[in-house]
Amino acid sequence: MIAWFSKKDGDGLVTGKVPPIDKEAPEETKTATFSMGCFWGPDALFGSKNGVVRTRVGYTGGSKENPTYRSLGDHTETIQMDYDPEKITYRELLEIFWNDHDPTMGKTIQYRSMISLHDEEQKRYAMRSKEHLRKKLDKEVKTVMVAHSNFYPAEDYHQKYKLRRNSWLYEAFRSIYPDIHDFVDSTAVARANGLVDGKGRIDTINELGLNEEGKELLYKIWNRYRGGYL
Ligand code: MHO
Repeated sequence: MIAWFSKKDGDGLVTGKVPPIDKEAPEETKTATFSMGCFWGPDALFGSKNGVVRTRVGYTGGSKENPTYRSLGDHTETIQMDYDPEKITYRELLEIFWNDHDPTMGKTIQYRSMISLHDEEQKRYAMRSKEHLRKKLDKEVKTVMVAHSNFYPAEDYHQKYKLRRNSWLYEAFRSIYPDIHDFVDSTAVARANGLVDGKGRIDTINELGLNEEGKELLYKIWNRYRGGYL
């Protein structure tokens, strides 16, 4: 049998070492939780930002226990991240949140605009920025503010969804992180998930544990968003 398809474990695209960016993950982080429509895009967007250490998508805001994508109950699709407050502030995260969706639109509970607040400081900044936006737009801002409660991680196939759509790169990162939890928690994976969606700084490509071939592939994908060809 011809074995042309057999190389699917992706290890031909990686250096075989822990990605440099993952060695720099700070011990102390803060957590921010936003809902802003389908969570695939925000996972890539926030994951591309310098200072965001880990991202995960899930369901929160409702009362149903153990919701799933197919049985969501009264929960909302949500992106949660751990961030390094010395590199990116909650105010900056809020700005990204407001700019990346339309919070004046009425949506179903699954896709509603919501901020889950982790502490008083977040509450202050979130309320203030919402009021600021309402004045600027002169329109009702429908974003709901709730105290952070149970966050149920979404099914594996929703985590780093954009990266999964490129099976070579996905397999490459799984060869570094065979354990799905390590994969989801990796900063390198979060950045790669951003770059495949055209987001983030391309020079980070050197910190992700990819070899020359892997970098070239990821660069080409990123560059398509700038009018390049694959
Ligand atoms: N419209 C998207 C929503 C997926 S998102 C995880 C789709 O079904 O392709 O809600």
